[in-house]
Amino acid sequence: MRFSQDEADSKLGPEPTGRYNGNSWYNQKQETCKYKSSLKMAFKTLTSLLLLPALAQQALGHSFLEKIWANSVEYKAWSPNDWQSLGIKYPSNTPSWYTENVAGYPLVPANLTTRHITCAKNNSPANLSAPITAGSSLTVKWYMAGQPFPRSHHGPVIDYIAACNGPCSKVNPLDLKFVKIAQLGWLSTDGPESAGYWATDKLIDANGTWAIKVPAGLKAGEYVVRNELIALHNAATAIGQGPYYEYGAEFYPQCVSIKVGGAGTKTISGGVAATSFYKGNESSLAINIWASANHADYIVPGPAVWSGA
Ligand SMILES: [Cu+2]
Repeated sequence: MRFSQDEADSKLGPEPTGRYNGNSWYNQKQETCKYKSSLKMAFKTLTSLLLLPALAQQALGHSFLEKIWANSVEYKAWSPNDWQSLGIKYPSNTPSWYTENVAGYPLVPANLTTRHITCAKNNSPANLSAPITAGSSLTVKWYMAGQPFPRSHHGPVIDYIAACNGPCSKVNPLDLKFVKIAQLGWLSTDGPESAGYWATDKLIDANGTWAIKVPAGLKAGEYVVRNELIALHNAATAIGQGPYYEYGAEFYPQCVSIKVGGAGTKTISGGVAATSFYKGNESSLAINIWASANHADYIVPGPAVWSGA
């Protein structure tokens, strides 16, 4: 089921001015990344000559899910790149949510109150909810254009879950009330770059894979698992700015629908919509990670981890 932009936006009010306007929304985001502009310009010129803009976006992009495993079943995740460049339609047999974040481009603080933050740009629910046993792990793999995730994009990895209260295929993404079930931020000073070793480094070193434990004893039903990478390489630009600034941390949410069976009794309580997770100017999101390899005082942003996780 696809929710139209108008339908979803009517619940939120208008987008921040100038943030999401077709391709310019992405072009703006691209400036926040660490690619050398000369190389980017050369590549842009070359590819525009060749009339291959979709390929250029992929090569300069970031990441999204490639594969998903639940109860030992492997699923191919949704690729917005294949959709844009090859015209491949969204399939009925993946629990991976539909998105339009071509080239894996991120969201920035200015997008944090919009519908996009729930599960990436123009998200809408998967048709399938993957069967999974409560207490076991849902494993996802991030991979795009030859890499799991850009190495420079250090930051936390966070897992959330929300009940669909019915089939997830019919849920309005803005109605999902998420609780945080796991979080990992800075890990050690012994990193590949001067910022130290972060959860995203761990994910990259595991070839993009990340295991998300579905809470033990969770009541049978359908749920959305939201796995999010936050990149802090440019987060210092938000220092001293107000909330929802147009630059700063980069947010990469991806969602997977699951179906829990069994006789569990635990129900999710106290969840909040993804649009209220972050402001972008918290000390954990407006931070210069390059100032030191030691971030032992780092606190992962967003709500506290749920007591039932
Ligand atoms: Cu980036």
